[in-house]
Amino acid sequence: MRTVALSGASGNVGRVLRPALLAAPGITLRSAGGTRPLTPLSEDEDVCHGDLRDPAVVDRLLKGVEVLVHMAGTSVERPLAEIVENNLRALHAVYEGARRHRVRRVVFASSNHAIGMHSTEDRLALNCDVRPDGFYGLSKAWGEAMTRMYWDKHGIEGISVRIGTAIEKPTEPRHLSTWLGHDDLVQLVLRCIEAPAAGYLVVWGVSNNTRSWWQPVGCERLGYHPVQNAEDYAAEVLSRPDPLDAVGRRFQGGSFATADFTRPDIPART
Ligand code: 15L
Repeated sequence: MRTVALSGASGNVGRVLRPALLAAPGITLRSAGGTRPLTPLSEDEDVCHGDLRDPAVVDRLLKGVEVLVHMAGTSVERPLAEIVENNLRALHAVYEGARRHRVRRVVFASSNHAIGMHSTEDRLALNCDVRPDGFYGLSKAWGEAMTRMYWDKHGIEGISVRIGTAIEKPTEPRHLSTWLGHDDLVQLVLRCIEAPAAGYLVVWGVSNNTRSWWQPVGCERLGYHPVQNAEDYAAEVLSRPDPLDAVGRRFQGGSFATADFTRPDIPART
């Protein structure tokens, strides 16, 4: 059995992963919520909570842990000060804890918003330029770099998963390119946990979407083979109005790119 810690267990992605990891053979799960206590889903689940900037909270989370699936943090665009606390300082505290507790691997929830200012006409490889679409995306670029640094300097394996849109089913045209279905999400995270050796990797957290902007997904070598495809929902999605404005349709980050966008020289795509 390997002990896996899941931070952000009460968030949108954590809520999907938690029961799946608990049910997975060979895994003992410790789940961490934010400020509110979690009720264990079964007697096999260890739970904890608290502010991850506090080393004592991190120690409680990481003692005896082999793999940390780090899903905690602010997951939307917010003022810089909040992002710095939750996504930069907390990640640093978690990584220092990973050193103290000799955690073998961290699966880091990065985001497509680290590259969200690429055009929707671009098709991206994993070595594309980092082009954050806001402070949230910027924090994910920093987190990817931190994940790399702790592998390079301290030998903590790291997988930065650039998660697309992890929801039950696509609801708007952008999702036809960005969707990560729940079955694929679970498969991907399990492969990230179980892979015999990872070193440092960046991968796209995306399903096998016909209209994907991100191929190959980069984790085929981990054994991840996405089976869901947003195209199955295309007719339904395209029958409804697109909620994005012209700027949001122009950039891969969608509404995150629109937020506080002030360039008059870039014509919007209608
Ligand atoms: C993310 O990184 C966000 O956490 C999520 O709320 C979605 O906006 C998603 O990206 C997306 O791009 O659809």
